[in-house]
Amino acid sequence: MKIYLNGKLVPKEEAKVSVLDHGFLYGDGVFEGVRAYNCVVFKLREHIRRLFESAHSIMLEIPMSEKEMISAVVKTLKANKLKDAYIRIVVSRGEGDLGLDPKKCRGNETVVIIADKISLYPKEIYEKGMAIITVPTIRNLPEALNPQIKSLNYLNNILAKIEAINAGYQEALMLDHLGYVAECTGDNIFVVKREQFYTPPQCMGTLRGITRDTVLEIARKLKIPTHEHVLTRHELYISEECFLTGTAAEIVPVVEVDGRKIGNGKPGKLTKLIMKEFKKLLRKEGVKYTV
Ligand code: PXG
Repeated sequence: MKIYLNGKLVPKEEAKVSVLDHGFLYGDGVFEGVRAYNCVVFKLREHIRRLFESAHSIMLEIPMSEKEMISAVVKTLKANKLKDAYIRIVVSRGEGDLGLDPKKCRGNETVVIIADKISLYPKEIYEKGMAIITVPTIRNLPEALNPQIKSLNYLNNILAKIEAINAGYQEALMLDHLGYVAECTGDNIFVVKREQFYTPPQCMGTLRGITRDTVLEIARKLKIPTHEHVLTRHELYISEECFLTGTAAEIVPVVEVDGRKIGNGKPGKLTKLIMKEFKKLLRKEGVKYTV
């Protein structure tokens, strides 16, 4: 396995970063998770754009252009001869001293690209659906650490994941500070009511997911009305269908929320339709390469 590290492709064993890297010391950095399907990196340009936006927001200068980052991703996939992959791009503030001041790291930014395979959940989850539970930890306040920034500081989500797992569930439903539905630990959430789609707006403590945007696009093409609207837990409980969207998890039907059965307790009709249409798009929209 070859890892991209600061401009070079090196064997995994040699892909090492400093213990004084502020990504390690403070979670100071940004990342993206991307997938490639049959030699097409799905929505790579959109992921790279979001990476640069996250970096801009935390005043982290990525030492290359968006175009160069796209080439680096493709180079990593080719070096590993991967047609299908999960790609993790990480840019950290780099090596500095033991203080917080990121200025001390200037010019030392670390760029890492890892291309590997993952499947997040067993196949059965996609066929039978998942049960989720609301957890006590709320999503970060946008005024504190905006969830739009895909930062290396994922403790907020990890704490929620721990709470869900401790309760015997695989995924956590996170609320915002007002008690409205925000998102899950690595996925956005949708509900279906009267053949219409509802998902929380991006300003309410949710990441503007690229899979979320893709589902909204597909729905509009299929003439399914979509609403980016605040949602309460009650609206989830009485929904006809529910599903999660994310690059790693893709589209996961949800059949139970906080012990309440959703619809008839099976993946819904429109959820299955969106899963099918999403699959069709994957090999079409993105950056193509050869191995
Ligand atoms: N919300 C959050 C908080 C995320 O981290 C999404 C939504 C979905 O966004 P995209 O653009 O991928 O549709 C994410 C995705 C995982 C994992 O293991 C997920 C993410 C990052 C790292 C790991 O599920 N981000």
